[in-house]
Amino acid sequence: MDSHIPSPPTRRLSTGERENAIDRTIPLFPPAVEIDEHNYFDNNDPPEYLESMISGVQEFVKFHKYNRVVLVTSGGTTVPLENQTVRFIDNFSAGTRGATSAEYFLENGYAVIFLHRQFSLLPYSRHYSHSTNCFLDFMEEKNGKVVVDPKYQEEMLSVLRKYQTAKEQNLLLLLPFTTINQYLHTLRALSVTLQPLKSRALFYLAAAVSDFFVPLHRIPEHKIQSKAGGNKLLMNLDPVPKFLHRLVEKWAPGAMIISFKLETDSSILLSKSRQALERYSHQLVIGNLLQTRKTEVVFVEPDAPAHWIRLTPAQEAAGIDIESLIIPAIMRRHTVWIKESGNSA
Ligand code: 9Z3
Repeated sequence: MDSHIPSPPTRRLSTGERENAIDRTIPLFPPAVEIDEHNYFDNNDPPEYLESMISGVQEFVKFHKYNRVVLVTSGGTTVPLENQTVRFIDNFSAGTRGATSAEYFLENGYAVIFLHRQFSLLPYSRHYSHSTNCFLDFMEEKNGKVVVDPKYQEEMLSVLRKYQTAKEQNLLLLLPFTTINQYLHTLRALSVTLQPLKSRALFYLAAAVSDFFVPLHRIPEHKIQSKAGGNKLLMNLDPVPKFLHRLVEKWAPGAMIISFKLETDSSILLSKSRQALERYSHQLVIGNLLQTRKTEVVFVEPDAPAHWIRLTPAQEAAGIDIESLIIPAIMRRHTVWIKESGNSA
């Protein structure tokens, strides 16, 4: 008997599927206009704590009314799939860029509002909280008391002093968010609250903001159930409105605004950064690649060639933060911005 073994069905290569996963012929999602703002904020409720949070911010702004104040956003936003949330979409950001940058702003005389993903890295405590050591490894027991291990004393004392100065001088306001909706409501309310600072307000938008979300009217109340036999979970996500243009034009006119552009493909980083600058008409886009974000970034600004900031191998080996180069470069631009806006300070 002739045995015929059928050849296995040809599998589609996953690379081909990957290429087709995003239809790049679809034109760019346009920046949000007034009606998009109403649609979003009227249909996606603000967090309950927002009012009390903003009254704290008003106090902070009053206290620093003649100072430079930077709003640093940091960490990733989540996209809940259920209202009583068991599952959510997240992203990789731990908040290193934001927390490190906040420290350099503080050291250079800025008051910092730190809008961060709850439990992500915080300025100063970041040196110990998420390290590969457990924080208890920085301690030891001496005569029945807990003390810092002598090998960490010097560095910890220096970090502690900076942290205490920031606290004593009321220079650091920590505001948490978790979801994309909390982030957007807080960002809008904060921007308006910072308006009295005019050009002394600086926005440094380093948070990794989700591009897609499930709107409130489509979100199931309870945990999504799997059924016997195994059902697929098909997700239907809406694009998150691109509010940066609203922020520049309406929420924070007069402030200097810096956004970050994250890519993984080096061949499109510059063009995407330039495109963001042109679409939103703000002052600076800082482009970075996921793979090299800790050692190089590119400044893209109007009427100027792209400007790379890179750590040298020696700086890298010495553990220098790239933010220690980024922040002074930003401060110089902020000084010009304030002068050109006719504001003193
Ligand atoms: C950034 O590009 C930040 O530098 C990182 C920092 C998220 C890469 P880590 O927390 O990472 O230090 O590990 N942030 C902006 C990301 C973003 O969502 N940008 C939007 C985009 O790329 C524009 S607002 O489209």
